[in-house]
Amino acid sequence: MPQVDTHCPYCALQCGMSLDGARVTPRDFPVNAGGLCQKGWTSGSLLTSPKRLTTPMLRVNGALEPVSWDFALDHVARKLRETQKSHGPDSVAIFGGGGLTNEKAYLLGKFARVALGTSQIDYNGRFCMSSAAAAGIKAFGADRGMPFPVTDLKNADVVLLAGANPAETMPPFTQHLRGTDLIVVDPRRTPTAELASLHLAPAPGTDLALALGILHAVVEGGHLNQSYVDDRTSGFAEMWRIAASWWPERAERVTGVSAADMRLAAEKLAAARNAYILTARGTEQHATGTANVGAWINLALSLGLPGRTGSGYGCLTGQGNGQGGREHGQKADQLPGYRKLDDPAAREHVAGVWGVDADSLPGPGRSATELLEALGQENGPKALMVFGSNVVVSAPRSQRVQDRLSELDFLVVADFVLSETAALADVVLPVTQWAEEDGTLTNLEGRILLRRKALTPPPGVRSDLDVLHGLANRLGQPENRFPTDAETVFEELRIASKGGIADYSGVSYDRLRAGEALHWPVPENDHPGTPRMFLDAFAHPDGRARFVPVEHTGPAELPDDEFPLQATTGRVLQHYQSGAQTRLIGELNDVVPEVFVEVHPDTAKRAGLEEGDRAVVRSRRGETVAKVRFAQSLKPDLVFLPFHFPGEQRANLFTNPALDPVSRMPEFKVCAVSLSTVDGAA
Ligand SMILES: Nc1nc2c(c(=O)[nH]1)N[C@H]1C(S)=C(S)[C@@H](COP(=O)(O)OP(=O)(O)OC[C@H]3O[C@@H](n4cnc5c(=O)[nH]c(N)nc54)[C@H](O)[C@@H]3O)O[C@H]1N2
Ligand SMILES: Nc1nc2c(c(=O)[nH]1)N[C@H]1C(S)=C(S)[C@@H](COP(=O)(O)OP(=O)(O)OC[C@H]3O[C@@H](n4cnc5c(=O)[nH]c(N)nc54)[C@H](O)[C@@H]3O)O[C@H]1N2
Ligand code: SF4
Ligand SMILES: [Mo]
Repeated sequence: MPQVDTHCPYCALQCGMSLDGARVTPRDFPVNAGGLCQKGWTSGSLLTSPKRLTTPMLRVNGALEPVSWDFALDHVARKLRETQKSHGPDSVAIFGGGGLTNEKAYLLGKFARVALGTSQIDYNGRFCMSSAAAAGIKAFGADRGMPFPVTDLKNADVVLLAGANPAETMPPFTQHLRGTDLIVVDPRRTPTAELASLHLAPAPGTDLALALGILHAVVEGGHLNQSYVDDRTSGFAEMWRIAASWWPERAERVTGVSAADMRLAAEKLAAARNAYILTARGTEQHATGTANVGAWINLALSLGLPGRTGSGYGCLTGQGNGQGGREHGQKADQLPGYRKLDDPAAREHVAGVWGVDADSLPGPGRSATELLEALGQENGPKALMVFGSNVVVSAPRSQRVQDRLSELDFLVVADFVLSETAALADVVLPVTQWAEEDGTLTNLEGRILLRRKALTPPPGVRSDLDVLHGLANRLGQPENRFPTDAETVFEELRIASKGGIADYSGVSYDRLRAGEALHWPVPENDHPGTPRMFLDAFAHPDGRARFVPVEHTGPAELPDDEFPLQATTGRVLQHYQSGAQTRLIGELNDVVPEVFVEVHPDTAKRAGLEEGDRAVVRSRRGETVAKVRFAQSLKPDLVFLPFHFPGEQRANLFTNPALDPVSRMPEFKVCAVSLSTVDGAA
């Protein structure tokens, strides 16, 4: 095949690259402007890796044995049918992922509701995006991570990043921040914080108080954008009733950030002609994540930033299709086009597109963490199919998740590597990788991108769409209801999304092939797309954005005598997510081959630990063994671990599964721990 222009398989930046066979070269595309990170550069190597899966496997006497595709699909369909016959439609569950293309996410939701008739489907975006999504919907009436193009950031005077470390998580993104005055809010002095003129380091889980303190300083300094508040928002007074008592000195006592720095941040933001406030997982992955994001949005609204060209609020989505993955119906409560499953009009519309009776569509099911918790339990699902997530490593309370998987009657995993979750499956289905199939993704700025097929897959693998088609047919669905061709699926998705919030109906593969920059909504075939949303009105019926009254409550678990430190978790540059892919790539894995715990040298020494020692990081829920890495810049009462590693190196053995009441997002970013040597002395 000739060289093909496509996009990186990993994060939401979706850097442009070209592929010549499996050889990657960077491409000049607006989000990356010719840059790639190490993961992007090395992404071709898994395509030709001997470690990839190329044959379906079935567990026989405890071991996975190769079988034919027909045998595997017949077996899966039979088991699913038997399970549902004995235990009802909801006894089969599906777990999807934000890395799946729009077409896969769409067909997976349709497969669950139509071919299986189960309500039990959700996906890993609950661990990632749901707090920001919930807060965005509350404030603006619609959720598009960044409602403006990434390249707009270049013209900002000031950008405040809360809980984002793009220097490691989206390196080419940082070029858009060059020349802007950067404020970084992160408990750690990250490579991103190094780029900032002002680094605010709150105690983890105290963002809400910090945002209230800065907002208070804005108002106190006379910088409230009163005309914007009057003309474009509602709810200020109710919000201010709480924020009025969060003067910076009070917020300082909770956050550890000085009142002077809060006032400085307020002054910088207020003085800027153009400014942005951006959030990511650091502020979102909390049991108060929705409220935390709400507080940052309140600050943005008080300054009059959202819905104005050159300014705004945005959330940096995470996975390759973090945005599209939450729009097309793989969520427990959702139908395509970002429609609600319990909305009668939405059900009618989508059922019409699917050619089924609206009454036959199940209602909303369990959210991700609750779904995993219910597996194998009374009234819980007895069979599970996983597409695009490695829950044994990445889900909260991961050992319990592993136990739950073993309590299932039947586990199917579709993957191209033997992830830790796939290794536990009864049937493993080897699927094609990104470069071996067509598909669309929606990047962090809501732009729909075409990822093209650049090489022929090895014999023995099939696409996820093929798998769903094969199973649907075996489950008695009409031949054409589950197409295998991505463009055909997209044509159906367009119609299903028509009239919804995320309206893709004017997007076509031809427009994407021609290189058009289409940001949703794109409601007509000749519509130019919507790079900047909310310029005239927000998406609430009255066109106004909402201030949300939010109060600081703090982390779900605080340190005490037994667990005197706080732990936070996140990412390093070389690894992606659960590491299922990047741990197989030598150039990446050799740099960070195992889990480490970043700790202040004084804290380590007090625990009897030296650089390079193995340490036990223990919480009320479990413990992780990690290699000590000294970090002089870290707060003495804070430790940091990446979550990219399996087995006893899993950070999610100790993290706190406390959930946000609105988004059901777990509190990955803060819990109380102790640190000790492996032999227990400390
Ligand atoms: N290299 C790499 N890049 C990735 C990924 C990957 O796995 N590896 N994954 C992709 C995905 S899915 C996602 S979601 C994004 C995530 O991208 P980011 O959100 O940038 O990454 P994280 O490391 O999860 O968290 C960011 C920062 O939050 C800080 N933090 C912890 N607690 C708090 C707090 O209470 N308040 C504040 N303000 N900050 C806090 C941490 O110290 C950390 O530096 O990255 C994407 N890109
Ligand atoms: N402690 C802690 N835990 C966290 C986080 C944290 O910051 N701290 N972050 C959370 C976040 S933001 C996220 S997004 C999750 C991510 O965690 P996971 O959901 O586990 O994500 P991945 O590791 O990317 O797993 C994706 C799996 O699907 C496979 N895969 C990739 N593409 C496809 C495809 O197209 N089809 C199929 N069938 N398979 C595919 C990959 O090979 C891999 O095995 O982790 C969450 N867990
Ligand atoms: S920043 Fe993200 S999209 Fe770009 S090369 Fe790295 S992993 Fe790929
Ligand atoms: Mo994520």
